[in-house]
Amino acid sequence: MTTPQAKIRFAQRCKQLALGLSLVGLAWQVSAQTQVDDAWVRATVAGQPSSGAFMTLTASSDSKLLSVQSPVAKAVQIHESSMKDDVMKMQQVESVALPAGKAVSFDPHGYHIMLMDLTAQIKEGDQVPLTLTVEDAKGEKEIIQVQAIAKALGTMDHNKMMHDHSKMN
Ligand SMILES: [Cu+2]
Repeated sequence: MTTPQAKIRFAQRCKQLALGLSLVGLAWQVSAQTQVDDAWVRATVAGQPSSGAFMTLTASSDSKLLSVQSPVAKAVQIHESSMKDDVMKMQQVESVALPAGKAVSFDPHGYHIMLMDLTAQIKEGDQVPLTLTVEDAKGEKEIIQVQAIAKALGTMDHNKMMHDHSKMN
């Protein structure tokens, strides 16, 4: 049994510990903070099964993007596009490294977030909620809520966009 006094002493010790940690340096305080810029989703035409989400992520400490979720898609994968023998290919990756301070862009040319099995059409101007899970080097997870704006850029679907460079904007 802990007496109320013991509890107070414990709380004080916690405070001192927290103070001590904060004095260790700013690095600890700002760990696991990732900035999200220019998040957007490609609007779809009716019946289109998938789309892509794009953005720029800048982590304050070495981190990695682990996963993305969205209510508009039954499955969300992180993909990487690459040229192999002159053919554009994309494959799922487990995570994407976010080196400290470096802006990592998710765009049609490289990494992108693929929204699969869409639950409804994504119309231009829609706000598409995305939930990003980022993990820092210490294994601390950060959950980031993003509202990505749907833009209708061109009429080609995600697959064509991925496989035909000449039509990319
Ligand atoms: Cu893809």
